[in-house]
Amino acid sequence: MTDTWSNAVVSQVRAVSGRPAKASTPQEVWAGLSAAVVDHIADDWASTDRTYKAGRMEHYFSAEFLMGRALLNNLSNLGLVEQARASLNAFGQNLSEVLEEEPDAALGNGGLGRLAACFLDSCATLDLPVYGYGILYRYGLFKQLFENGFQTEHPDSWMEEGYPFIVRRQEEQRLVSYADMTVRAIPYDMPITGYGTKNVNTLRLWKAEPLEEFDYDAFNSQRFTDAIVEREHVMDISRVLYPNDTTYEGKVLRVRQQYFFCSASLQDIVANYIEKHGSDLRGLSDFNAIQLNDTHPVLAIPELMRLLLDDYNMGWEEAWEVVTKTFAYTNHTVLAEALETWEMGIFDRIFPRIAEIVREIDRRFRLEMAERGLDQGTIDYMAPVSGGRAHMAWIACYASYSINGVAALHTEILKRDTLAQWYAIWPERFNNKTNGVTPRRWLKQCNPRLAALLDEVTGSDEWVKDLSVLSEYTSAGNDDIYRRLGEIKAANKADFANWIAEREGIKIDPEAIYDVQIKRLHEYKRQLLNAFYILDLYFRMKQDPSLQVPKRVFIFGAKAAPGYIRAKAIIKLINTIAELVNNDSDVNETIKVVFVHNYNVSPAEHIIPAADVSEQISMAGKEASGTSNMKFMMNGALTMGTLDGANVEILDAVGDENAYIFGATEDELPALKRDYDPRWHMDNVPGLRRVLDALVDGTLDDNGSGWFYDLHRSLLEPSYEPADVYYVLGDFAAYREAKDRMAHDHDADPLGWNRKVWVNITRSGRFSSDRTISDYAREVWKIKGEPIA
Ligand code: GL4
Repeated sequence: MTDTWSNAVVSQVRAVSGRPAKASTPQEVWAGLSAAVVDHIADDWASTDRTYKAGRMEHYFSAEFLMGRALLNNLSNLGLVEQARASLNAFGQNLSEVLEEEPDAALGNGGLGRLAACFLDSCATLDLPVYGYGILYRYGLFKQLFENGFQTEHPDSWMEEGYPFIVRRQEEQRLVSYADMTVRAIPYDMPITGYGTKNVNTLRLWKAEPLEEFDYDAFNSQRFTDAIVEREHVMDISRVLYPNDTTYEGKVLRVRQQYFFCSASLQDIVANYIEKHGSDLRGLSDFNAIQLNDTHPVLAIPELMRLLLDDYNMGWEEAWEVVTKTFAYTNHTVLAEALETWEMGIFDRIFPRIAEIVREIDRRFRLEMAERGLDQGTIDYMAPVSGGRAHMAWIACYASYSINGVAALHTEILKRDTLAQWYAIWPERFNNKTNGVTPRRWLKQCNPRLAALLDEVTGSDEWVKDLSVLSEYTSAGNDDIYRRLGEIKAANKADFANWIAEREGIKIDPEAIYDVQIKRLHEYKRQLLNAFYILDLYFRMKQDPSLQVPKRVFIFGAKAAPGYIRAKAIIKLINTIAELVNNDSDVNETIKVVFVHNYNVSPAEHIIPAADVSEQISMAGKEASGTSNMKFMMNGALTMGTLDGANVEILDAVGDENAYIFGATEDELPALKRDYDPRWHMDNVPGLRRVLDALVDGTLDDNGSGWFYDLHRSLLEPSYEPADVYYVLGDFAAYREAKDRMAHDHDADPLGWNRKVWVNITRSGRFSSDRTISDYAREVWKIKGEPIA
C-alpha cells in the first residue's frame, strides 16, 4: 500500500509538472499530491454516491460554502498525513511547505458559509446521505490588502492555476431558463471525505456556461465584440461571490445566481427520483429533504412548484403538498437589513413564470389566513408578497415543515419577535439547532500538539469522532495537565509569532497574552469596543508610566463589505491605533496591536491555536450564534463575551468561573436603551472622553477621509441617527473591568488559568458539528448513516 501510494504520488506530480518529481515546484507537488488523493478515493466516492441515491437523501442548498484548504483535511481524514510526508521527503520535498501552496476555496463570507463547510465534514464522517449544492464562483471572497491602513479589495481567482479537488461532470449538465436567456449549468463535484470512514460525500457546485460556445455568425460578420458579449453575460452568473455578510443587496445578478443554482439542483434531484422511483412525483418528499441555508435558496420553493406543475403536470394542491413536505428553513440572523425582499418587478422581468407562482402562493396564503381568522393587518404583514416585494423569509416559513434558529437564544428571539406571527400559527415547525464546528479541522488538524495530549489523556483518538467523550476527563485535570497545556500554548504562540513576523512584518512577544477578535467587521460585533479598550489602556499607560500592565498582543482579523463605509472606518481606526501603539517605545514592550490582513479560513487555523482570549463581544441579541467562539473554546482560549448567541451555551457548559462575561443582556437592553444617553457615559466613565476625543482632536489621523469624525458622531450625535445603536459606550466600563481582570488572572495564576482552559476544552463536546448534524438528521431530515463498508 505504502509503495503503491508513493508511486501514485510520484506519477501524479510528474504528470502535472512534466518533470521529475524532485525538480517540480511546490505548487506542482501540491497539485500532484492532491490528484493522488482524488485517485485514491475515486472508487469509494462512486459507491457512496450509488448507495445514497438508492435511499432517502438530504440536500443542503447554500449560496456559500467556505471550504478553505482541502489537501491536509483530506490527508488527515484518510489517515495519509505521515505517508504523504514520507513520499514527499523521498524526492526532497517538504509537506508543510507544499500545503501552504494551496489557495483557500473562499466561496463564502463568514460564519454562515463556514458552517455549511463544517456540516459537510460532519455528514461525511457520520456516513449521512447528504449532498451539498451551491455555486462554483470563479472569484471567491475578495482578497484584502491594507494601503495606508485602508482596506482595499482585490479579486480572488482561486482556481485559475488548476484545482484538483473538483471534477467537471459535463455529462450531467442542466439547462436553466430566464426570460432573456437560457444557460447551461455545469456541475463540478468536490469529494467530501469523512474521518475514519470510507464514505465520500459530494458537494456539487454549478458553473454557468453559454448554450453555444461562441456566436459564429457575429464572429464571421466581423462583430467580434458581440460574439463575446453574450457569452460573458452568461458567465457573469457564476462569476463572483457577493461580499456581503448579514446584509443583502437587491441586485438582479444576485437573484439570477440564486435561481440558477436552485433550478439546476432541483432538476438533479427530480431526475434521480424518476430514475429510481418512477415518474409519479408525489413520493418525492419520501426520498428527499432540502435544507435551505438562510433565504438565499428560497427561490427553490416556487421553482419546485414550477417543475411539478408545468413539467410533470401536477395540480396545485398536490404539488404544494410535496413542496411543504420537502423544505426545511434555517434562519441565521435577526438583523433587519439581512432579511431578503425582492421587487416583484425583477421577477416579472427575468422569470415571469416564477413571479406568477409566487403571486399564487401569496393569493392562497391570504385566503388561508383569512379562514384562520387573522386580521388584515397581520395578513398583509405576513404575506409572501407585500408592497410589491417578495419576502423570502416569509415564503420560507410558509412552505417549510421545519424552521430553526442557530442557538437557543436566537431561536427564542425568532419565536418572540422576528417570526412571532408564524410561531403563533405553526409552533410545531420551530426548533433550535445550536451551531457546531468540526473538531477535525478545528482541533486535530490545526492544533496537533493539543490533539496529541488529548489522545494521551483519553487513551485513544475516539474524541475526534465523538468530542463529547472529553467531558469525562474534566475532573481528570491535574497540575501536570495544566502545566502541559501551558507548554502547548507557549509552543503554538511561538509558531504563531513566526508566522506573523513573516506575514505582517511585526515582531510579537510569545510571552504576552494573545487576545483575539477575528470575524467579519460589523458594527454589531463591536470591534470598536475592543479598539476603545486598547486606546484607553494606551492613555492609562502614558499617564502613569509606573502602571503594572500585563503584556498583551491584541490581534484582529476582519473583512468589511466593500460598500460598508462605517466598517471600513473601523478597520482604518484599528490600523491607526496599531501604528500609534506599536511605534511608541513607552508602551510597545508591553502592548502591541496586529491586524492580520486578508483574514480567511487558513489564517484562522494559525491564529486560533495560539489564542489565550476569545473576544465575543457583540451587542446582546444580535449575534445569532457565532462559531469562532466554539473554535476558540476547543483550543483552550477563554471567552471574553456578552450573553449573546452561543456564548450563552458556552457559559452554561463551562460555568461562571471559567469565562469572562460582561455587559448588558438581551432582556435588559430595551429598558436601558429607552432613555440611553451615550454622552452621560462619556462624561461619567473615567477615560472615555479622552478616547472619544482622540478620534477628532488630531491624535489619530484618518488621512482626510472624515471617517473618524463620522464614527465619533455616530456614537454621540442623537440628531444624526439614534446615537450609539450598538451600545458601545454603555458597555465600555463593564468591558474594561472584565478585560483588566482577565489579564490579571492570566498572569497572577498560570496554573489556575490553565485549569479554566482544561474545563473549556473538555466541555466543548456539544459544540462539535457532529452533534448539530446528528440532531438535524434525527429530528429534521429523518435520515440515518449509510456506511459503504
Ligand atoms: C450568521 C450569523 O451572523 C452568525 O452569528 C452565525 O454563527 C452564522 C451561522 O449560523 O450565521 N448569519 C449570517 S447572515 N452570517 C453569519 O455568519
